[in-house]
Amino acid sequence: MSGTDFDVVIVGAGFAGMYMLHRLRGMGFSARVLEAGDGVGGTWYWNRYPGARCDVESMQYSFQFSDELQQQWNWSERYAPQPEILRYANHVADRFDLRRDITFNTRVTSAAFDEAADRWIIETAGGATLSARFCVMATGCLSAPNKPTIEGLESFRGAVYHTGEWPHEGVDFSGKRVGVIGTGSSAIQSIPIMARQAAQLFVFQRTPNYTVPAHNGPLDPAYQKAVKADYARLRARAKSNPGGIDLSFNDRSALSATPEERRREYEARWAEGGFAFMGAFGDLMFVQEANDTAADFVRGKIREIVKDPAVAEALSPRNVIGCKRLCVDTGYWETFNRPNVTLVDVSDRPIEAITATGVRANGRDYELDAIVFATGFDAMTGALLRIDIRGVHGQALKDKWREGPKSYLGLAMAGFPNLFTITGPGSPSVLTNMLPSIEQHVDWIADCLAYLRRQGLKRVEPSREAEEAWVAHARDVAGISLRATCSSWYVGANIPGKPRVFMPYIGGFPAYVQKCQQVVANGYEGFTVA
Ligand code: N01
Repeated sequence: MSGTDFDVVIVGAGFAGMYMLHRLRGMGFSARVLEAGDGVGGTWYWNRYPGARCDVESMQYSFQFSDELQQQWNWSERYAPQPEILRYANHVADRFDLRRDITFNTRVTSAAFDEAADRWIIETAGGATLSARFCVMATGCLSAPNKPTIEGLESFRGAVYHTGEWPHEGVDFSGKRVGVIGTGSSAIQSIPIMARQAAQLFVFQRTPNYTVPAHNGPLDPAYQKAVKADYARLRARAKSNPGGIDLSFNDRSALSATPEERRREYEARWAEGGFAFMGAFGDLMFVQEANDTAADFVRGKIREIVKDPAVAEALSPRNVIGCKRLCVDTGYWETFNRPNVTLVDVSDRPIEAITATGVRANGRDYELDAIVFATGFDAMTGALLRIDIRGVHGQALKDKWREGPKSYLGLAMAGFPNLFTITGPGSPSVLTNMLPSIEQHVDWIADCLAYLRRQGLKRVEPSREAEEAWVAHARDVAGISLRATCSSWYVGANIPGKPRVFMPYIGGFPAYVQKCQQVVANGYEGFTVA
């Protein structure tokens, strides 16, 4: 790393950090990216578990800031597997010559605002100190692994893994007895693959989850060509949808349809695969009885696919479908028909202990060679709060956020001048296709820094009033959706002691973008600049 003083320090070299670096460099700012891993890719660098792939289709889960890039890169499957997305991230880094401004193997431990100098002082685990006028946290929404404390874990003599920190060399489960804890997206993707390898697989399920088939397969070259020929229009259409994804939405109410019409619609969407399922009717996320019709349909599918009725019943979720993030799978329900797979229902009684030889649950000892924690992440706030971030008067972010995250637009916080978060809490982020949301934030931040430079200004910070108003608005909007009604990581329910606040902005990508544009058009409304 040459030099320690920069215009901007960016934390994280995932898609957000890489594109931020590219933009800033193009504008003549000096910038340095600090990355904990030894390579780029963020989420796709860490999550190397078997079966990891994106649940947004490849032709949409990609950058659009460079037309040459989107025209020249070819995806091989409808849903890209993790190794291919990581190759793409590396391609982006090489293509735009990003590595020379990224320092790898460097975990940021603290960032403190020096009020006298209007600069951020950033410290790393390796003992380096950097300073920058601006600091951009590109730390990801799902990047701080959640490792539940279960009594006896340290006594286990077998191997322990977390899906979000998977060994780079891979893991061979052949002939092994494996226990998986969790049934979220990571588990649902990896269980079918681990089941094919392991001698025995025990799935410890606390809450059954909904998943719909991906129907993944090779990407038809003719389809890829057609999308590329029409990319501008398709990307724009995607961005006009609440999730920033081009999916077919049916506005009709599920309750206005006859049972036969509903069945036809759900069957068609089940056959299509992926998130389009939740677009079957316009009121699925707003009206409980409408949601029940979709949930009943999926429970019917589970009963059809899973041969043992008791297992099918135990696998059947009872909560609102789409309340937790819907999973997209390849052969998940079918996996429970395998003789080497056992579902262990721990919904009534939590896992009692981990012993030297396995997991104790429901009064029984399950002998295991390996335990896989598919237990998710301290989402949205975890990666930020694991860094000691201090703003004016030495205020710690963890104190400011004691009752839940407060941010203006998920972009910046009152009391923390010149600090930006990419896809922070209070922005649509995880409820959208992440790539366009990242690009929108990066472009907004880059434009803001260009504005400050043009005006000869050194400091930007949201006002407390603007922040409070946005937090209140985000909370009010969350209340109209069924999504805020269940114990999900969206509300921090998966982390003991975490305040229950619906963290992403649910008002939709178009409304959010409009608000960000309006803030700029009104001279950075809600911000104090100096
Ligand atoms: O994590 P999760 P994830 N004892 O939090 C269980 C994205 N993603 O890594 O529901 C027993 O969803 C927990 O149980 P419960 C996507 O946005 C995307 O799977 O809290 N069980 C739950 O079943 C996703 O939503 C992709 O009762 C315990 C599971 O662990 C997000 O990342 C792929 C437990 C955690 O599920 C997170 O997904 C993967 C305990 N003590 C991830 N603690 C794609 O693009 C937790 N659990 C496809």
